[in-house]
Amino acid sequence: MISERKSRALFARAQLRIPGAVNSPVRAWAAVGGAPLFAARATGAYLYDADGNQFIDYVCSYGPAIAGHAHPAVVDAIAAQARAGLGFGASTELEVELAEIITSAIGVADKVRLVSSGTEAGMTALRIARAATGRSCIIKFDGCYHGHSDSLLVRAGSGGMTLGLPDSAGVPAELAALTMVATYNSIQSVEELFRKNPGRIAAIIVEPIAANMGVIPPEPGFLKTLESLAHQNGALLICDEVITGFRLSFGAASEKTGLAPDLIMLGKIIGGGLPVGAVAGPSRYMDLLAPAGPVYQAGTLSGNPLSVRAGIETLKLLKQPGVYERLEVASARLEAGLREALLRHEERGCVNRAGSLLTMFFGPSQVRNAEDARSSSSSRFTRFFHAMLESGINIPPSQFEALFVSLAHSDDDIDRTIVAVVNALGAASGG
Ligand code: KE4
Repeated sequence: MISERKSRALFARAQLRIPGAVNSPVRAWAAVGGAPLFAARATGAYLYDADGNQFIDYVCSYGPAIAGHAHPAVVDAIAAQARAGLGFGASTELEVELAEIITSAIGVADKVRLVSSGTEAGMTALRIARAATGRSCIIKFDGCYHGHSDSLLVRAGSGGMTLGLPDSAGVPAELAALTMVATYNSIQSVEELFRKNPGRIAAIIVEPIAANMGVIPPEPGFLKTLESLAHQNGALLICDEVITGFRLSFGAASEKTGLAPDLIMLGKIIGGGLPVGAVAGPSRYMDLLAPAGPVYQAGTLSGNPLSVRAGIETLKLLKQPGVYERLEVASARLEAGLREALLRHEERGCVNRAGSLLTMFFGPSQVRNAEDARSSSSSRFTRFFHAMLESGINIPPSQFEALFVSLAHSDDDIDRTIVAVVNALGAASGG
């Protein structure tokens, strides 16, 4: 039994001064129960909690730690930048450098606007699309998560799905009505919305690989048909690459599939673990943003030098030869281990993977959309989660999140994880 005394005490203390004791709902472990661990430090593939327990970490800060936690090159760069100043309320050469790196890596991106979170990226992308088309409605997919801005908290994935709050309180019905919900991997559901709402839809917003209802890859042709449908109906296609941007390759996952989105959201990896978000796209849309155009958007800490410096350093690491091949080999080994463990325990379930993003679903033999994901057994996932923790493996505390593999996960880490999965499946099945 791992010691959790300090985490429990911190959780109780936090309850007094922080809503739900957390600053982001998924960290409260509401879906899996128990005393959520409080992190103390992390390095490479390992996270250490307040009680000193060491875990092989597959949360990886939900994506940014692709080079491993506290990579020395990133930490040194942040430290050096901090000594030069934490922020100025003025632009810096660093922002230009990061914009040049991103636009050279993403074909459709002439320009980039940096913000401080994926949520801000989503808000900004929607506002550009509504301004560009003069239309108010958007199409999103059940189970996809694009941050917590009002228009996007409709049938939202991630924490919304985990807590059973996909449609948040406090979002005016009049506003929520402008957000139409389709089914991931169902072109027919999108066609129907366009048919019923001619001339009203400004954009389709989609995760090119869904990772907030667990990992669900797009089926062949799905994304390309979305792009055609959007353009045939005078709407934009927004690809939310807050997770997938620079995760599967050095650039946008959507472009890897031959897509040419009208706007791309980015975040997480491009900030190297510090607060960041971005919208990128062609000048005809990006120049709508103030002060170039009439779409107002702003941020005190947008492009802040620490996040930008950490992002530049992380992208330098990812640009090195063989990086994505290494991630692919490690992730494929983990996927094979998970699949083998399911078979060995004759456990009903499946494993979805896209690059270094994986989810093991308990129950369904395939998961193609949110409904399939919701049919998973939360009780078996909960037992599995806690058994993995006991074995020193930290995975996201929700069936509706992704495991993130980093460059720091060694062969031995992967092997130890697979052994833990085999043991944990025994616990999950109540065996
Ligand atoms: P933030 O506002 O949390 O920086 O980004 C929102 C966001 C937008 N788009 C996608 C595809 C995302 O996955 C996210 C945020 N990801 C979740 C994890 N699945 C954040 C974890 C949390 O809410 O604490």
